[in-house]
Amino acid sequence: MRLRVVGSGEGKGGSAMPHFDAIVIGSGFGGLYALHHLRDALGLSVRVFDGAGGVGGTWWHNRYPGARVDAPSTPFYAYTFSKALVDGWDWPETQASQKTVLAYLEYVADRLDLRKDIQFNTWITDARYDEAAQHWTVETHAGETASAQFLICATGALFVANRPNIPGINDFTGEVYHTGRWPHEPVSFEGKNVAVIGTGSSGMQAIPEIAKTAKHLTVFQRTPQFALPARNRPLPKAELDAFRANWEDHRGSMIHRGGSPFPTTKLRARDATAEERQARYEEMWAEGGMQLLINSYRGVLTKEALNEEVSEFVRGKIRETVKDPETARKLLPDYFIGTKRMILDNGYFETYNRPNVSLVDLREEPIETFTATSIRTSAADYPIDMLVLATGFDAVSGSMLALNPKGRDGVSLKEKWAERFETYLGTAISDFPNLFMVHGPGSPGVFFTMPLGGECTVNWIGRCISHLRSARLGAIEATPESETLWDEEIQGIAAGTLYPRTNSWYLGANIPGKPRQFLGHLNGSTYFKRLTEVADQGFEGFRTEAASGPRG
Ligand code: NA7
Repeated sequence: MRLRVVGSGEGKGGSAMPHFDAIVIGSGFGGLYALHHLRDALGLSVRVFDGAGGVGGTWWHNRYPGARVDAPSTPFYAYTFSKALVDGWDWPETQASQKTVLAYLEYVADRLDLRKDIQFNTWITDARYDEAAQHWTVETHAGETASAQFLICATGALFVANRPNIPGINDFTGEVYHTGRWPHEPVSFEGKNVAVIGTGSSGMQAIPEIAKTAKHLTVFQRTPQFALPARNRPLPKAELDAFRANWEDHRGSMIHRGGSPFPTTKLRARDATAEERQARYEEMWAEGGMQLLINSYRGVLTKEALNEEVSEFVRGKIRETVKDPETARKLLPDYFIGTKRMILDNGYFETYNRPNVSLVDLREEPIETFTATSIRTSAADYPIDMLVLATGFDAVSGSMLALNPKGRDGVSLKEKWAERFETYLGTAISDFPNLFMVHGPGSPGVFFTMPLGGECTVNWIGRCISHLRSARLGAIEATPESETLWDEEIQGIAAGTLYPRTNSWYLGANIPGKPRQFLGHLNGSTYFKRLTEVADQGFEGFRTEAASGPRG
């Protein structure tokens, strides 16, 4: 590590830090692995910045009651690169809770001695590329500056909370919480009239927990959502040990299956009778998790008639579960199952059978305004003591836009992405040399098992950095042409599915004014093969520059 004093902080009364090879922003799954890989495998000097007070990223902030992994979970939702890490951690349940995932990441940080290179409680307020020096300079909220040749943005796909701009919301004088920014202090619902707005994963997880102690819980629902039973259960040691014994095979299989730990079925719906299909759906329903979606028959996410049959099967389960027919009617989803994030249910629908829970359908009675003490819809006034916003995130692109790095000629990412989220491979952006994203727009990101996807992406970034170093190059950057082709590829894959036919955050539809574009690569196994090919072909689609000075 060379000690180079960075200028811009000095004039503002801030202090300058040493120059690093790489700065990583974020210490969630992606950022922690980036630190480990770049520091311990490649020998680079690395500094991580995180605005939170500890490691965990999304798992640090999303600590609302009931928060759990909403994908096929343990032991798969974890790092897989180190047998020692796999062996050293016992997952207690099949669907890990937020507390467990956070404790796991703390365990990883300790085992790999990561904390010494992470600066917590530090928000990055500016990041600028210096074309002459071929490096990035970042500024913290405290006015410190630091520079590095490479900027790794592990800023999180679900980080910027979506706070809806509902008339009068700031006039409400009761307690207000957002699931994505839950306080560290305990929150009591005891004896309170609570309103929850939002019924995505966070709302569906929080609602059964809040209902246990609230005096009354009113759920304000805009779009009824599908959910499959999580069937969470204690994870027997023998099962965990079986995974450990074959962990390399599991890792390889997950990469080949697009991130899924489970094989997908080869069965075709047209080969079965209607009765056989219903029996198969029942079987998959009983297994729980994502099985109904991925394992009943091939093509649930691409074939409209099959999807409609599976959707209707799940609607039937909602009707069976919810006793009041009027409430059940309001809860019936009317989109293609799986095309909004598939939710795993731990008692959400049963919660509506409690006497202290009621549902307001915002399509039938939209919110007109908040008052100091209530939510007023077109039909009624609902007095509340507490508001819980489970309204999601400006997903995938939001955290990068919040960082808003400035690339060549000082052009900001907000300008560059004003109309379209242009990236190459979901990790690089033209005019932003030496900047890499983990889980950026155009990557498999949220469609892949994220810890593993992050590992594979960071390994590739490491390979790219090693290539630059060995070839004595100073900068690498995606070309605009490769971004255009990449966008066409991403949109082409999505167009072959039912996803684009549903308004979802996958398309940016949840944020008013956000460009509409499918935000993820739907075929993770092809994607990671492609990354390897790009590297094998000398980083095809990128352009490079010779180093402007000696590199340490
Ligand atoms: P989601 O899945 O984006 O869900 C947000 C919910 O909030 C959803 O039901 C939205 O309805 C609702 N919403 C958003 N804005 C409003 C307004 N203005 N009025 C009423 N309702 C609104 O976020 P989550 O936090 O639940 O989950 C995000 C991911 O985190 C999840 O997929 C997991 O991967 C973990 P909509 O459906 O948009 O009509």
